[in-house]
Amino acid sequence: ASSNNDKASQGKFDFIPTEQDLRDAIDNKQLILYYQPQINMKTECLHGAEVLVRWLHPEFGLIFPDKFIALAEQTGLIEQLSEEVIHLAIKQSVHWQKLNRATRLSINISAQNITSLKLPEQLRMLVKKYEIDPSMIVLELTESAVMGHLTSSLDVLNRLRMKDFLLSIDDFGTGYSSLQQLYQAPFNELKIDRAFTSKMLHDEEAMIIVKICIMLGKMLNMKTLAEGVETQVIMDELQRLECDLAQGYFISKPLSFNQLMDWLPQY
Ligand code: G
Ligand code: G
Ligand code: MN
Repeated sequence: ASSNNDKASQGKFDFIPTEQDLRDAIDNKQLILYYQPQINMKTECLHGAEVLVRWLHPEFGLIFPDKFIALAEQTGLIEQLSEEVIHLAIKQSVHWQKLNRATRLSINISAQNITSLKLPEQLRMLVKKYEIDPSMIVLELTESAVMGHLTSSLDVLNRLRMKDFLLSIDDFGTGYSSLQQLYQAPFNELKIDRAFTSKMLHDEEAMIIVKICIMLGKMLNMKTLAEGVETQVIMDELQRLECDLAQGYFISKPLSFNQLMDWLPQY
């Protein structure tokens, strides 16, 4: 990910974490969750929120995922990291349910998380333990994470669907999935990459890709979610094109838990 408003608040030090730093951060509960709201285009009501992990470092402050997700993936720590993120998200979800503010949460999942049956098993145990509805959890997988090894991931994806978790395909349009692969994979939602959404009003190619994504979503019975919606005019155009859901700075930037609580009443 590139620009982000609150990145300015990052320390002036260029902190480059090591594997051990990240391991300690997970063990010492330094990972926290931010939430970016997603709204329904028709009703303009809150639909859910994407969970975005941050590392609250005691010395360096708030550290963004572009500084540590790749490290986690290279070192295998992604398994523990995802486990922690999922656990935090589910606990949060219980809390909201109690406040009568049940909100669907979308969680980012890496390619390695779906190479074994650990993830479906962990999720099954957590929803049982905390008594939450699995259809309140959406797992976001990038196109390249899934389609590279579709035969091996299909088993995991199908199990997740059978347990009623929802699946979303992230950054759609940037990878190389074939129509046949897309047809076989049991996704509920297709997220149109912000590279297309942001340019669609000035760039014919981007506009055509957005239209194709919306049409594909309809034909394959998936909801379409446009990411990176930054302006009212883009929002209006996506509404006209009958895109189902939207996420982006125009609606809200990613928020801390307290910020989200303050933001919620307007929706
Ligand atoms: O807003 P932000 O800078 O947080 O997000 C940057 C990218 O980091 C997102 O596009 C997302 O793909 C990735 N990311 C954020 N949180 C997680 C997470 O919990 N797990 C994984 N695997 N990726 C994440
Ligand atoms: O798809 P991914 O998981 O990469 O998306 C999350 C990332 O997109 C995060 O880094 C988030 O801060 C960023 N983001 C969210 N909304 C917008 C937006 O409207 N514009 C831009 N440029 N980035 C956004
Ligand atoms: Mn995502």
